[in-house]
Amino acid sequence: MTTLRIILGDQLTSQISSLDGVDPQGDIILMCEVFAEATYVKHHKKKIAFIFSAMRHFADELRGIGYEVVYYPLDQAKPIVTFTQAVEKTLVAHNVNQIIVTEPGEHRVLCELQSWSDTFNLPVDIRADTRFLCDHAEFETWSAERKSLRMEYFYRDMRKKYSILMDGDQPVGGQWNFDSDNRKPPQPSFEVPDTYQNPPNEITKNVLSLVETQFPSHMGDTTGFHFAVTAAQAKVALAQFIEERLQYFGDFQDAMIQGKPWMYHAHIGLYLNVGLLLPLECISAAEQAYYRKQAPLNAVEGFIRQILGWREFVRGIYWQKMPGYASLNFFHAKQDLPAFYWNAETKMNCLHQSVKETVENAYAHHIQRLMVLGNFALLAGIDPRQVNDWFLSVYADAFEWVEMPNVMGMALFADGGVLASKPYASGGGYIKKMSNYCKDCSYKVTEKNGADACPFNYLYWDFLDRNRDKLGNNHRVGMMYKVYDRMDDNKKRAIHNDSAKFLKNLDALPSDC
Ligand code: DLZ
Ligand code: SF4
Repeated sequence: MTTLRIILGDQLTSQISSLDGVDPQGDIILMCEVFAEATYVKHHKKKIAFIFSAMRHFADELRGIGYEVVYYPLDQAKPIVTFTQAVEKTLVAHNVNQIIVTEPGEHRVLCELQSWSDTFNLPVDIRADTRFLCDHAEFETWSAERKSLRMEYFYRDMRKKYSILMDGDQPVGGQWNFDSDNRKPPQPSFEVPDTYQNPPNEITKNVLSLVETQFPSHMGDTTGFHFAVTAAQAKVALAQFIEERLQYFGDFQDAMIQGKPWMYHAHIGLYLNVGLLLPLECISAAEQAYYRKQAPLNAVEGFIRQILGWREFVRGIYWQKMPGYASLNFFHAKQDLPAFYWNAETKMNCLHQSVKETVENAYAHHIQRLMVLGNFALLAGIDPRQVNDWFLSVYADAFEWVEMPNVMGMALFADGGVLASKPYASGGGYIKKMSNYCKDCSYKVTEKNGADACPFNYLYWDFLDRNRDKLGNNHRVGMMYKVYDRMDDNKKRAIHNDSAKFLKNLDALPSDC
């Protein structure tokens, strides 16, 4: 009699709870390259390659320490389509008496796992994912005590719980949050150190060619693939960030420079989200850098807040609000996602650059995602479902538990304010301040209306006017309505006409994409 332990593609750590109590002699570990997981949204080629290569390396590591691993690589002639099929195939060959798996990061997959005890008539132990620093029950208790859920207070409790950057019961530096120091505009002359580069080995090369032949219509290509694919390599990538970029991370975390996609960010989200790195090791690496005086407090606190605060908070929201969260659409936004989100063909330079870098790298940094790509989708009234699917498929670090709250809550305000207190809407002025994109743009950021005007400028006001019934009573937006109401009728008409014309000409996704 045998226990079957299943490890999903984003659970690649020996600390995973499904391995707790494993018997190396008797148990079987199952991993599978599942066709539908790569295609139900068309994941970027580099993302699929990253996950498959990291899975293959992890399977080898487990075998190296004596475990029996059943690994199904993607069979091009006869692919395994679902996790359930992978289990079915394993059960035929092995006399299994129970299944153990760690809860997945997506509600859809959880439903699939929950159906197994009936399907296979076996006990199925779905264990908590103990990689996270706040479990479901703790988040429920925390949120039950509050009228509105705000990350800042959650974050403070997590700082205290794990005693991170604490001086007794007070925050180090006398302040919990140094975000106001973290908005410096870019200086294009910056020499930004390169991101971590890991040349593909034979295992990765095989995966790269598999992905190119098997998923030809997916975004991007595998050229220049450089991601870490083992925990040891991911640790080097983390150390390199701490050494070379963390000191500037805070000051310039919102800055965007044309041709410099990586800036001073960490680029470790993808490793953290598949288990190659663990949250506390990243947090403690940054905290130690502060105590060694290698990086200033605003940088270290900002980095730690992303992992200890924001990451855990959005996960809590995701599981608390699913499955209903996926279909929220506060503004009733219906516009189709424009084709330029896939091919970068737009005269709006900020969007062109952000999509181009996304296609090349399966990465864009948080302000490109939030204030360029997300802001445009918000102002243009793009259907949240389509925006979600796009973000989930194109970024190597995107898994639904983290992607959906960021897109639905933060970027689109489609949840009506569960996550954020106001929409992150802005005109072209913000992008001009925080980037050098505008100087190479066909549009003029200083013009508010007319054929040459930056579309963000009139779309911003049109968005507010269109959604007055939803936002009019939001005191954080109230000031902007006062500004709009003081505009004369000609100006308001020009805003409306420019927006209508622009939105009418936004082409939808071609049907073959
Ligand atoms: C995202 C993804 C992809 C592209 N491929 C696989 C796969 O082939 N096998 C697998 O076990 N997991 C894969 N994943 C990750 C799963 O989709 C992931 O477990 C869920 O999205 C839950 O986070
Ligand atoms: Fe973007 Fe407007 Fe600047 Fe062009 S002018 S880059 S569209 S913000």
